Amino acid sequence: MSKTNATGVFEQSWRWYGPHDPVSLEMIKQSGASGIVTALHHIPVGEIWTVDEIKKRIALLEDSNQKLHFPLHWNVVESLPVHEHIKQGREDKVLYIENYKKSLKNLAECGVKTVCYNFMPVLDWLRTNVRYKLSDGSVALCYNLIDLIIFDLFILERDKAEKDYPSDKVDAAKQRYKEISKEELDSIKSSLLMALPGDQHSFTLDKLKQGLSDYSNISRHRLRENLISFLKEVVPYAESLGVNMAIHPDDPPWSVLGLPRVVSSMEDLQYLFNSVPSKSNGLTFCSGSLGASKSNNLVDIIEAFYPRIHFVHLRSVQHFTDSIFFEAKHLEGDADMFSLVKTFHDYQQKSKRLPLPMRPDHGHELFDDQNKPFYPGYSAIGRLKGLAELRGLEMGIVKMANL
Ligand code: CS2
Ligand code: MN
Repeated sequence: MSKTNATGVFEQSWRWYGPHDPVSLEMIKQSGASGIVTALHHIPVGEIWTVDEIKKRIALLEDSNQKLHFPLHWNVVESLPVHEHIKQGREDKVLYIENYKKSLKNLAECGVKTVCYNFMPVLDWLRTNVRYKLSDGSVALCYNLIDLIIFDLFILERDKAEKDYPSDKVDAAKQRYKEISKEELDSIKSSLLMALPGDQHSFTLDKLKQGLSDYSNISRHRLRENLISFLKEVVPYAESLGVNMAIHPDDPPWSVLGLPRVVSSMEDLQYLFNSVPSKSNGLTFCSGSLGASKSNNLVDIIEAFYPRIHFVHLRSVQHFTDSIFFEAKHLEGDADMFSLVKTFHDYQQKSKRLPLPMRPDHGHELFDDQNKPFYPGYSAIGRLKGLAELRGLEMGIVKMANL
């Protein structure tokens, strides 16, 4: 399954949530993507991904390729999730690490050899409004620290939460809370309790509180050492299988709701890769996640870790203020997308590596997508537009380089 027919900088890819995804494989074939990024979301976290289940997913792609000849292939697993007990360093992590390794072996046997995952405790990406209306009428994801504090203090009512925020932001949150409408509060709550990618069920406040409590004694240092311990167990085995692990950065790239996060910066990544030097200990370069922190220089990160970047998410966020950002259009916002693609191009020219799997990460809800049941950030037209723009940008850079 790991053949690539891409010729440029990237193997253009599309995240497909599986047979229940409102975006069908037949639609994806019209996008220009040839790589399918998918996962077996129906298998509970920590259980083994069997060869049978992996082959069932591959068979769906092959059936579709028969019906409408176009070589879609499963190029990246996004994601093979890491069980919370591994992140917490509990005793039974040994079983879950063994199951993780068995899943990697089965994936490798089926030819799927790039595996994205993350080490964010409890949650994945977090936004305070997943239906933020932009001035042109499109709908985007938005993160507003003031609204997060309102949720933390007045909805979650987390003990001593105030100490985690600057006093001026706490004051602003208390003032906004006095005037906020019930609809806005409900929107903040539902956005922050949104289901994990690929899950069917949203969080409840109780489930979130339990998750936070599980990490009450786990410091940033301890979480990072649990990650290194996991990688020391898994990476040598992945390498023996020819599998590249590709950790996805924290989103947003800082602690949220008192939870530690350890994959947020150049320093975090340097520590990770120094601790487990194998190239199979790799990175999903996500320009939106890393780019949400103004202290991250995205070009520097590509240059520092290019040989370890096995998967690329391209998207951009736009900061309103230091504590409010929203998803921008793929060629706009704070990320200098031209420089990012140009840097990948130049490094690929020097290294002669095969095109890297790249997908448009997130996408605005545009046109009649706004009335359809997409997982937030995973619309059809918005991602199609993003992929088209990124393909055009890549072509322009490649053609200019060959003049
Ligand atoms: C994705 C992440 O939607 C997104 O922002 O990039 O959810 C990513 O799939 C996971 O963090 C990777 O495990
Ligand atoms: Mn991403």
